[in-house]
Amino acid sequence: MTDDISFSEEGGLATITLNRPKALNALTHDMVRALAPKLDSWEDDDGIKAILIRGAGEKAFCAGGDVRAVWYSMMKAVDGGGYSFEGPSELSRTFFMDEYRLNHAIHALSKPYVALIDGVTMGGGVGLSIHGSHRIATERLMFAMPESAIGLFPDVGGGWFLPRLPGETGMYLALTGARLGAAGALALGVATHMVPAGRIGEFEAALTSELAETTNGRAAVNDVLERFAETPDAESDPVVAERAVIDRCFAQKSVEAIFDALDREAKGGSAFAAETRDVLLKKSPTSLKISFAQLRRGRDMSSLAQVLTMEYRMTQRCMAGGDFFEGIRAVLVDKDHAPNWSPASLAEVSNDLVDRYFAPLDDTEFSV
Ligand code: QUE
Repeated sequence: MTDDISFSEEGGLATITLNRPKALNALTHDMVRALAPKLDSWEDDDGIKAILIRGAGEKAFCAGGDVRAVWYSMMKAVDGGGYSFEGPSELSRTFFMDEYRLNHAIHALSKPYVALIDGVTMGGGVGLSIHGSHRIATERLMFAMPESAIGLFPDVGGGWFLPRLPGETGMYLALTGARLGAAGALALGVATHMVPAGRIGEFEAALTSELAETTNGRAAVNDVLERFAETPDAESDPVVAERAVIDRCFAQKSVEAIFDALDREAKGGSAFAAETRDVLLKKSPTSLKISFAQLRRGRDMSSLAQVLTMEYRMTQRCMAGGDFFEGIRAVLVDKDHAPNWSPASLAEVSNDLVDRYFAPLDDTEFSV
């Protein structure tokens, strides 16, 4: 077993602590494998009335999946420095499968699942929170789906929850990797409540004592939240202030058309549109196009399992070569933040290339 995640049970509340604070609690395969069976047993245990998940330290809930470990598992160090791609690995096949199964298990829980999204909450950390019943933001929340910066796409069910956010805000978050604070997260429904970081300890204690005295876990959680939840000023978030521009630009039929729409709005005087276009220009062109297709396809799907099947196929195509290697190298290994994307332009990312990310796999498909 691993020390990177710990579990406790007290008075009807089961608590999960992600315990890799130096790595912003990034989710390893071992953590996924330790957590999944706990959820199964708590779901069947009448003594457990609610589940709470939090991150150790003050910086992060969870910065994502441990994609750095996945990257190293597929690379070989080269004499004289650098790395060469060796091919998909056991970890590149099983990590995403087990992580997505966990995301689905959270979605399927009948009991309240309370995620304290206090600090950095990105990618895999979003997967550990968004599928549960309660997401409690603090003023330290930094929420993002930043995968277009690493040659990936907004996975862990991004194809499910992003197209279901208001207007085109999900497409905006997916392509740009834009960050949300507590106000923006609440306005979009990414967070369900806001509790100040300074009152989280008190909140957990109140939850433990209320749950010890009730059979109705959901009512107890909602009762305690009514006492602790506060309302931030929603207008302070750009995603709220710029909603009309976001909806006009990101409703387009293609990534190229989104760029054209942003250019038009920029020429019309929108500084936000100009900044957004400049942000998108730095992202992997392949990531932009496969993420666009993922959200449009996911919008019309009827279950999270169907979406995760699509996303698992996409991960395995990303692991077969391409921008994921360069993205992880540039952001998490060499940290030069200067990726050399290939193809380097949207025009070179053909519809045929995009479609290949969605084709059924020859080997094991995702299953819940
Ligand atoms: C995009 C991502 C991730 C990211 C940065 C991106 C991601 C992830 C991490 C991360 C951050 C800090 C760590 C760590 C990993 O960063 O998924 O181990 O200490 O896990 O731009 O998708």
